[in-house]
Amino acid sequence: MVQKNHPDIIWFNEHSDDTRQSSTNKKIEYSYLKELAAKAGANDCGITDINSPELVEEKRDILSIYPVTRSLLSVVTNLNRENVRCVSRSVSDLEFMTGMEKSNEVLKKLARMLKQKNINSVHPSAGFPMDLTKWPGKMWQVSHKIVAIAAGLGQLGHNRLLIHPVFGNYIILGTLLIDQEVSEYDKPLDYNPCIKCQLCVSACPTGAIGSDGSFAFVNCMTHNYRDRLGGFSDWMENIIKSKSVKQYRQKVSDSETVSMWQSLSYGICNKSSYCMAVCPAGKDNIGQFLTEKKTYIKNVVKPLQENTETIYVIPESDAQVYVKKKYPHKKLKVVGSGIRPATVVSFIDSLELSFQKGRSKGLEATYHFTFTGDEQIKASVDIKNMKLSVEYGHIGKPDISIIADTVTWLSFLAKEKNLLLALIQRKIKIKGSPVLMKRFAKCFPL
Ligand code: B12
Repeated sequence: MVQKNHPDIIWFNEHSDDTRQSSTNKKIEYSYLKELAAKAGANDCGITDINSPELVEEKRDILSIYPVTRSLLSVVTNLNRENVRCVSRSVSDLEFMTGMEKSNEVLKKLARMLKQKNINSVHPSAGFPMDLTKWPGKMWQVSHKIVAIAAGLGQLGHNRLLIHPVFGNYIILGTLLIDQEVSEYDKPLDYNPCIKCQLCVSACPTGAIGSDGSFAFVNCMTHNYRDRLGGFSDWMENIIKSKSVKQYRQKVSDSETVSMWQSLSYGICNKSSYCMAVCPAGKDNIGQFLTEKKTYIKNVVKPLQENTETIYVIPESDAQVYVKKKYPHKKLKVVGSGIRPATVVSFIDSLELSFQKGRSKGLEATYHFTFTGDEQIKASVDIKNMKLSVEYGHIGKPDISIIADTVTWLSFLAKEKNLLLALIQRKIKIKGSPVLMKRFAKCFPL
């Protein structure tokens, strides 16, 4: 029972038209918000509306963490391009760590400044922490790149990074979700600063960025994130699987052990970022590339390509084939991705992320899945011309049908259950050629 004579309730009733109360019906002045962002330390910013057409697919997730969001402020924090380009990972990592910290600080400061004007806001992280209960699904609350596009700050380049018209891709993005409307909104940039030079394709050590615009997510993540998320899970399992110190050392080198320590104690350590490092787009950067291409390749691209680092790949992946062929001087290490779908939905959603198009060469088949038990879901997977299409429901005529009990299927994916035993126990049933099943497994190694 609320106490009517509580001192704060008495105070509220006496000051109910006071400025402290919510003023959600007022609009924030556009130029005021932009000036405030600059004062807080933003290098650039853009403003968009929760109902912007570019945010249609993001809106639900945004409102799930802040239901009163009406407008979004997208904030750019510059990175020192030369640090990002440095062949030393520690120099490049320092730039990302401090850039992320600065982005979070700017947004925190802005939220505090707005609060003084009775405007409420939420600032999700630039990167980490993420909502790891959703692992290995979508763990981030707001896609900063999508918001930045809507707010007119740039467009996605071939390397999948947001390219700002002036700073290029050397930026960290942050978003402030605001509970009030703004008097005016920015519009998406009417051209793409990406010049399609494809240097990102040739510098990516795992071949994750395809010249056709494809992106092999799991190949990028397995290498780049070796010291976090799935890479950490794989490291833990290596410890558990080792029967002696000698066996552990055979799986994990001393340098890898201390690298994990560094990542855990000091923050994010990336193994690559080369797709960002070589990008010449944006008015601040383009001159260097256009005036002296040869020098640019020699000073910016070659040192990264020639670096004799270790590249982490999952077994039998396109990345394994790519590194052997394109970078024979780099050390190749076959590891686990640490990604294990926890639900059938995350298994289906993960297919596009783990697809190895090179491994699918020559395969033309439609797979129908029927999951029974805990999750009753139907899905169709079509592989043709090295392209994948995944849809819920049964679509088209299947070349093979797989009917599987949910728990058994997930245990099979986690390599805890043997497929043959599951077939004998009829927990998994296959109608069609087992060869197609084998080919399927090859296209999605984890
Ligand atoms: C997930 C993520 C990743 C993933 C996936 C990358 C990706 N292309 O989406 C991985 C681990 C591979 C990654 C790597 C890197 N990232 Co990152 N990442 C994010 C994150 C959290 C969300 C990205 C996003 O919105 N994707 C959705 C759409 C826009 O991306 P997309 O490319 O069109 O499509 C892919 C995704 O949809 C993805 N996807 C779809 N469903 C799911 C489900 C899961 C579980 C996952 C993980 C991915 C995923 O697969 C698609 C195809 O690959 C953001 C931070 C944030 N909260 O926004 C930072 C962010 C995009 N990353 C950033 C950076 C800097 C990097 C790296 C350079 C890291 C580094 N320092 O080495 C590399 C670059 C790799 C690349 N070329 O994309 C910056 C980009 C800045 C900019 N200029 O654009 C961001 C915005 C962080 C920030 N605050 O600034 N990243």
